[in-house]
Amino acid sequence: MSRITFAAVMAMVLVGSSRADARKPTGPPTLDEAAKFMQATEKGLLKRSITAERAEWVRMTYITFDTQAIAAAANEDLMAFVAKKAAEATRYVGLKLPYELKRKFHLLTVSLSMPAPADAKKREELARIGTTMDGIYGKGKYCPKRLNGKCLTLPDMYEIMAKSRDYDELLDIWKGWRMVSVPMKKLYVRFVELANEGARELGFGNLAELWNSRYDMAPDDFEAETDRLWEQVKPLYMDLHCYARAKLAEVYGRDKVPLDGPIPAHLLGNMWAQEWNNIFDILAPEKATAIDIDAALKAKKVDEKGMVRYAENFFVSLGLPPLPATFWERSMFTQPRDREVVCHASAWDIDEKDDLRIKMCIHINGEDFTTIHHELGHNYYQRAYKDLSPLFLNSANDGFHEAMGDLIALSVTPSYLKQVGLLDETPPGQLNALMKRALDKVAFLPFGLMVDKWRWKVLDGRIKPDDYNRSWWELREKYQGVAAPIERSEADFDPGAKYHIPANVPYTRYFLADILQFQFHRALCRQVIGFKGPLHECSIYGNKEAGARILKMMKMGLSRPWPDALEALTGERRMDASAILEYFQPLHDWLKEQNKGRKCGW
Ligand code: X8Z
Ligand code: ZN
Repeated sequence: MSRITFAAVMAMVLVGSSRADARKPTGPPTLDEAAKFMQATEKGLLKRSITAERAEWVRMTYITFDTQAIAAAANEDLMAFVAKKAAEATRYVGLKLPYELKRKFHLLTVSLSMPAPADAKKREELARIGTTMDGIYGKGKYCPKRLNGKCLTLPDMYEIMAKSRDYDELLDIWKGWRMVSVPMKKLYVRFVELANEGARELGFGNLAELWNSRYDMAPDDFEAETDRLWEQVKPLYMDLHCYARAKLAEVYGRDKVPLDGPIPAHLLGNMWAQEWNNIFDILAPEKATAIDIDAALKAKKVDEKGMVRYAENFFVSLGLPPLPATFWERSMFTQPRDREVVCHASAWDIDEKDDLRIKMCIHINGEDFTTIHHELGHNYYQRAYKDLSPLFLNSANDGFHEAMGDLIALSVTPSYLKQVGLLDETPPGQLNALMKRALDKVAFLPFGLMVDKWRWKVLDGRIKPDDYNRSWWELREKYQGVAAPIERSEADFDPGAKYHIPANVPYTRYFLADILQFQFHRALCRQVIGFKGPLHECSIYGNKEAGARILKMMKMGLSRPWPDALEALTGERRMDASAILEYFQPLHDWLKEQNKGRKCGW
């Protein structure tokens, strides 16, 4: 699958003027030489990745001029190494290689989400732009006049978006946060040019093509796969949207929420309207109170670390080992008061072996309880594949990594919460629990898809810088049915207000994870546990067989194509949204009933 072109060969020529050239192999390449080359490359790659990770950790937990410079330099070194080795690897094109070795040559070319051009100056510029954009996001604040000099950080604003039901206050915060991304626009335009140049030197048409070459199929086929999955789930989303819009119109008025148009993006309880669980109170189907994890955690006086202990305990109940002592010593669990950090949650494996950590600004609420499970899913995946060779140290595809912790969180059911003592009673009725979950998982689907629909078009040149913001809102409306609540222009850069754009993290992974986690859940519940009831009532808590099945797949890392990994866990070889549909079927039936007589869509 590796795609080496003339550009990559030229890059090899350009970088190939060092003293080491004298020792460069001559004559036709041999298998033995290719294997040795790959072994040395993986060793060098691992060493540089660890150095870069460590620098990144320090930067993200302490954003300063210096830590940004140190992290950029380490990343630059890593990018230079990959570019050089990928170029040298062209020597082995055409050689008949054993499967694993062939796979590694391909993985080398797609290993970086931000590949740099061979030109040292451009590489330095790209690395600097990367940390600068991420730094702007991390340090971003909004200082409303009414607060007389007091500024709000993103976690502060996140909280207001979740709790406030005041149209104008929500609008003010929504607008305020989007001022942070305005200065990113220029940087992003340059970022696209440079990263695309890096991707072209590796033999890809552009960076999107590189990203989409990581799925064991042609990039175009992968894009078609995402469309196929979206078409499967769209009817469910449309009914949720229709119902939510009608309820929001009751609260804010039809003049603010027209019943035939998109929903204003600031009314859904989330800064990006990506998950809607925070407006559950407006949308609850049943009067009976829903499970309130926020209240349970507070009532039981569970603190931030205590929340992480609950999640760890879940993994341990599946037969997996507890987290190492260093996890507790080195993780960042709360937002430091005295320095700037990137609060966006992440999971780390600094030495690719045992140095597992999470970085979060935990708040004691149900949403963060779920996110903690998400992050530990990354850590347990990392630990499972740690003995593989460096280029296989990853999940089967990036959606698998994102799905693992979410899979566990699907088993955080009312009866599980009762079992671990967080709830005294499980509330009756199933619709509330399903609705709460749908506002997280179903609402997210079109957002999970559109972020990269936008980026793919930006990266392949179909969207030009003059159209960045307009096209972003076009896609937001097309897929999500949400609209900017006020006029936007090209002076704004609203994509940059979402972490993964400045941080350059591909986003389709979350869309895939949203589908995959239900496929995993269904397989474990039906095949391993033999659970016959509705899927949303099944919990794999305490089931060692389920744990063994999960571990078997995680241990494969990236060594095999993802359909093999999917098969190891589910017996299926295709991504399939029928599991998420089955899970929400009772709610979907109810929504259809509610929407009778309503005109859905926008
Ligand atoms: O970024 C994340 C995780 C870290 S990988 C917290 N998520 C996406 C987001 O926040 O936008 C998880 C769900 C989607
Ligand atoms: Zn994640």
